[in-house]
Amino acid sequence: MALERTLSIIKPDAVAKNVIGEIYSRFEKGGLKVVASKMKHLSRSEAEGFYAVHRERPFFGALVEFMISGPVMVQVLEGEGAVSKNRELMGATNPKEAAAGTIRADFADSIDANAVHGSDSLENAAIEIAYFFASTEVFAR
Ligand code: RTP
Ligand code: MG
Repeated sequence: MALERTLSIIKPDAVAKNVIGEIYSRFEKGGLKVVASKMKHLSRSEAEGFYAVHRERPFFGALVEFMISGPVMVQVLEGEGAVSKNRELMGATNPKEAAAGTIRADFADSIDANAVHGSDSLENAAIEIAYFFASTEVFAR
């Protein structure tokens, strides 16, 4: 598998629960390195732009409201097969369906407040990383 980078967000619910460190530990134990990181409170237009692919979906309004409800941690993760590895560590979108031991099974409350975001393809990872980070803010480690 190739060395990849993916965009991860710890969503407002998990930041409020004070589990940033526990989630970073899952990434590190899973073989992913944090190569960029920042805390941000997204503006409405930033959240709408980030989730623009879901604009027409019925849950779009609720998703944006949730994502701007408090600060988030945004990070770039690097590792072998990082995109799929991160999705594996995250678990299913709906925490009720997430496998035991995944981040969403352990820290998410609902399909809306589901603790983390992870890019769903290598192509989207590149777009999402560029959405939040200048190339000078991502570090080779
Ligand atoms: P994410 O983009 O946040 O990593 O989540 P995901 O790939 O697992 O799920 P996605 O289909 O991209 O949906 C984005 C977020 O929208 C909310 N959602 N609600 N009520 C619903 O049916 C529904 N479906 C999706 C979730 O919070 C999901 O994380
Ligand atoms: Mg998604």
